[in-house]
Amino acid sequence: MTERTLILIKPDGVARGLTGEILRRAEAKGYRITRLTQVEARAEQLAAHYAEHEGKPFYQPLVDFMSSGPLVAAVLEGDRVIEGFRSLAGATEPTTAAPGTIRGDLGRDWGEKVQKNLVHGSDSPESAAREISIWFD
Ligand code: RTP
Ligand code: MG
Repeated sequence: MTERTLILIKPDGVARGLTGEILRRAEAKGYRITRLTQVEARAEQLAAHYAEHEGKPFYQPLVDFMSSGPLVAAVLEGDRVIEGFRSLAGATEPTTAAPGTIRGDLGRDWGEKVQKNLVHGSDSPESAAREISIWFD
């Protein structure tokens, strides 16, 4: 079934010049980019985006990291794109994410509190709809 998902290229990905490489992988798998923008996240956007993690020990470092530089937001479309992009992204922890994935091939630990893991992808149709409305009008 055709779906939409919200992806973010986090500030580490943008700062390292990996925007093109990450979008290339999504397009090469066959997904269509239907919205694309670079933004400096506003505090309210991050609070809404990460509401499920509020109160967790990594919440504040995560919000600080996501505010540390520009990020790229995109909407991808395709059959089962929500699962498909999370599969391309790989596991949360970049040091051990499987080779072949964005996080596994391009990410690692940098001795910091937060997992700088390059990308975000929505995890359900409900999250996708909610997150698209946070980052796009
Ligand atoms: P995402 O939401 O960004 O696609 O990543 P995810 O589902 O794989 O990870 P999630 O559990 O939703 O966590 C959101 C983001 O918080 C950071 N994190 N750091 N213990 C830690 O240092 C830790 N745990 C999570 C990561 O940036 C993760 O992507
Ligand atoms: Mg998540």
